[in-house]
Amino acid sequence: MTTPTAHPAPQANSGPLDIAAIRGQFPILDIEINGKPLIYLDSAATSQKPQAVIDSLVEYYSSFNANVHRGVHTLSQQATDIYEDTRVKAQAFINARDAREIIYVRGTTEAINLVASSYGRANVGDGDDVIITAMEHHSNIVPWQILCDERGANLKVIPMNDDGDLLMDEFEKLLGPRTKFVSVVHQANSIGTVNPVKQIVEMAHAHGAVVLVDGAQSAPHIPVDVQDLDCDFYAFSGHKLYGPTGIGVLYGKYDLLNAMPPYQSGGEMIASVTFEKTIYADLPAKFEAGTPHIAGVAGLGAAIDWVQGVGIERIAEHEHRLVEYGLQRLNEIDGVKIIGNPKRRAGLISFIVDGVHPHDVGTVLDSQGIAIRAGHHCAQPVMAHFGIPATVRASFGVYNTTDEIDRLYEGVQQVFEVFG
Ligand code: C6P
Repeated sequence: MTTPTAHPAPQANSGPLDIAAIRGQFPILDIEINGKPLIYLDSAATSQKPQAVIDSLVEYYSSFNANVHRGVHTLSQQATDIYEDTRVKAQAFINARDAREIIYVRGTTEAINLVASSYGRANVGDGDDVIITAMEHHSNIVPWQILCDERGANLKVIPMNDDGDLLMDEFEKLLGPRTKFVSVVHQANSIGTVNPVKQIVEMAHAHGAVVLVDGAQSAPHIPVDVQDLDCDFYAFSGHKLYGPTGIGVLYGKYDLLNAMPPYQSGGEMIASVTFEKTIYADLPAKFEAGTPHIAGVAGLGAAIDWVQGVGIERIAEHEHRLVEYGLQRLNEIDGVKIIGNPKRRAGLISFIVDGVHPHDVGTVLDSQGIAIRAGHHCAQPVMAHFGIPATVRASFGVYNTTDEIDRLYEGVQQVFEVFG
């Protein structure tokens, strides 16, 4: 019987990373943009994909494509094995207690919508409080606004200072008997702050509130242990973790998920259906209505294997060096202002260039093959806090090098030449 190819560790899981060898596994890094070698500094938007992940998609469609949990035939069983094996990989990756606590979703956005809609509607009522932070991505603001509007609840915001650190004393003041839910970003996509989520969870739990951690940016960059954090929900997207788009994970504590009503309904999420009554399936199927993104799950499994093979601690160390080096180089340029100076930062640097709109900076950098994101990064309240419309954001992945940061430095110098 054919079995899926294992995705072995790309290199020994100890000692310094061989970045040249890692880069060799990302075919896209060989291309040129505008006649210049691509320098990809936009991994916070989406990471590039290693060959192992690309191969897993081809292999899935070439050798294993069938629907899951629906057929007795061999192919369907193989597809189901890939699907369920990946669930166990995801469980291990974030150290969940039980594989049934791993729900496949399209990505972080869908995970948060699921929780706001299902848990939120069942548990948040008139006059209750939902707390988020001042540095949320829109996908961790709007679902809670909709819920609060619908329920007559209040949306409260933990403020931050100009370094981009949360004011924890203010958080303590916001907590109270009406606090039902706290939803916080682990690592902010706009300024890179890594929030003290373990402490936030402890403080929220002391008031009986349930906590969701938006891990879209943390899962690819820093080790995550949901049991240690003790968060009730944790969400991440496969495409930022070197995996495919359209697949992500919602982790939830078993008892909470088990008590929650379904989010979507239809096939696969039922135990039995009559015209009079439907009995829902057990976890995790209750939250996975319809034919899922099976190929995406295969790719997510390959991505988790790949990341585990490299070692998330080593990825974090490498990216920490990149961030430190990037801060040092950008700080050398007169007219560049780095936005935020958080106590703990990971994965990215946001900055503005005196007198030049971030989009123009992005265009000049693009002409040199350097891909960065310019804009509000789906975090308009963060831009409002700093009184700016947008920033330039350089965000890193395991494949980036200090040489590329030197190219960014030169690219920014070029911006001054172009705009005088
Ligand atoms: N941030 C960025 O360029 P999705 O799109 O569902 O995979 O992830 C949404 C999301 C949620 N939370 C945070 C902290 C995020 O950074 C993102 C996605 C991308 O910063 C695209 S806007």
